[in-house]
Amino acid sequence: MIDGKKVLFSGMQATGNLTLGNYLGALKNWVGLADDYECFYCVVDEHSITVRQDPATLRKRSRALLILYIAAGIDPKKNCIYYQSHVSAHAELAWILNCYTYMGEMNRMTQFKDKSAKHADNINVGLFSYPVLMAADILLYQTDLVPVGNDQLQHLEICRDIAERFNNIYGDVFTIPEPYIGKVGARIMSLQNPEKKMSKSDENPNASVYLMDDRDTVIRKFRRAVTDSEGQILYRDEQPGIRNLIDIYCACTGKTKEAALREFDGRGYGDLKSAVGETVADLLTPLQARCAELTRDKEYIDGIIKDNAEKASYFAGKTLRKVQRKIGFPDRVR
Ligand code: ATP
Ligand code: LTN
Repeated sequence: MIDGKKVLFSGMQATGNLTLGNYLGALKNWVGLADDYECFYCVVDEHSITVRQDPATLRKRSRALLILYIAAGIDPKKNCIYYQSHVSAHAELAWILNCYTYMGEMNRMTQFKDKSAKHADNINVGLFSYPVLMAADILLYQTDLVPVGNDQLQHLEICRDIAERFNNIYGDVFTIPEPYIGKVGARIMSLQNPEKKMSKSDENPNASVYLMDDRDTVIRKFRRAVTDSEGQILYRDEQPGIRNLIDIYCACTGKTKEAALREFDGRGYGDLKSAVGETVADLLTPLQARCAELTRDKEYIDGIIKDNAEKASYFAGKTLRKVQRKIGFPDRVR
């Protein structure tokens, strides 16, 4: 609890260009949560280096992601938006928690298996202990709630296990976090293979709509979206491509599935694809303009980066010092 409010923490990596899936499935749902919770939204740049990064690109993308959080409507005065690498407590607690985590637990993590298969030439120890750093992120703020997608639930579960193990030895040090199940964010599927989720690391550029795609590109990608030969606009498992288009349309407009189906009743796939393309382009155009505007305001963004890193460091430092004391590290001499 901070000032009587429950604490909510989430983070995103600045690797690759963010997609419509990241926006509709995560970012958009974070807006407004600060009315009810004390929110920390981190750009997890330390997680990014588990896969080799070009330094200039990482720096640029990390800033772009932080700006995107703000452009999406997350108010940086009410939410703590910051870079993980600016708060050294993350790396320090991660080291400590490494010593309370078993190899066997990490070996079970499916993301590690997937990512090490994908990056067979660089299976580094950081990639293996990625979930421990994620646990440190969460536990440092005595987080109550973590909004995450299904793919991250296994990591949240291990975070809880580590926290409980630590508490069993040293008393109540960490709050045990729960997944935040809010309005369910849409799961957006690839436009080229609707059985697979839309992902920023997809090799086919037509599979994903990137948040920075221009209007024509967005409309073209939807026009080329893979559907089926049924010829009827229905929402069912046999038509995953059409279902995905309806899901995207509803997530962007706030309309219900039933209303969308009524609207497109008797119309052709071409109509649906154009309408969804236009709707997404209408959503992205102002978001891109706001990003451009904020990017130009260097002083304002720098101010936010500095103030929020200080705020995060304050709360993180309190937890870290408590942990250090509990495990027997010598007191500082003042
Ligand atoms: P990668 O391709 O590098 O695995 P990704 O695009 O799958 O990345 P993540 O960085 O793993 O994205 O996820 C960031 C956030 O966006 C998570 O909360 C995740 O649940 C959400 N997210 C990612 N893709 C989608 C999607 N297609 N639909 C809904 N939510 C998504
Ligand atoms: N692993 C997450 C990003 C992430 C995160 C976190 C999410 C890092 N630390 C703490 C929630 C809480 C991902 O790849 N989506």
